[in-house]
Amino acid sequence: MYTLIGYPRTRTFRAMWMMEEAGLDYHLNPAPPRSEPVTVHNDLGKVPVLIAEGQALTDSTAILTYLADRHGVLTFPAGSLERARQDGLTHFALDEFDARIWTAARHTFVLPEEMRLPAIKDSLKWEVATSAKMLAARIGHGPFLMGDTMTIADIVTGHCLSWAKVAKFDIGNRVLDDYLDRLQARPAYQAAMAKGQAALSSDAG
Ligand SMILES: N[C@@H](CCC(=O)N[C@@H](CS)C(=O)NCC(=O)O)C(=O)O
Repeated sequence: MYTLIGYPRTRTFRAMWMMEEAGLDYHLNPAPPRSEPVTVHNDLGKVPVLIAEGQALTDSTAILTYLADRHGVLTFPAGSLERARQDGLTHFALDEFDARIWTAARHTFVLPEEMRLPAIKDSLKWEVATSAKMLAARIGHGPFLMGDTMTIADIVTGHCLSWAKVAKFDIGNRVLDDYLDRLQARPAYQAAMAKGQAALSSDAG
């Protein structure tokens, strides 16, 4: 049984989705970033944090990689060429989408107001749109980034694309829309959404 700490409408969702895909049992503590249940494990106050075998693991990609390797799901084996390609695709999503959307968020509501540079968002949106075209070319017919096999690269990428939409980045692209629709229709994605919603409702109640 794992404990996952983090507000579900954050990168915590990646770990929830992963555990639903893998059929793993977990308890979700929907703590917001920088709250005490988070800082006690991660001095940066960032979520998600996964408690595994009594140890606190940080960073969503590290958590996904750990779960994938530990349970032999959603990954090619470490040391294989496929794994190197899979990792390259994960880092593509982190560099080209995650970093830019996060920078836009920081300059919208995370940084102290006097440190925000709203003008930065125009260039970030332009860069994301450029990267979206490259990603669409890489996906081709899919259905996944690695062809017929779903991997954690799809979880990171799918989460970034849905985050981009919420953050009003224009990725308007038929291939990417179809790819995201396929991922969001998955029972595991839906189950993670429902679990997040239930945790927020019971937290509010
Ligand atoms: N690379 C980290 C980033 C974690 C992160 O920045 N999480 C955000 C929420 S999505 C957070 O907790 N931010 C709080 C802060 O930056 O103070 C990961 O993938 O887990």
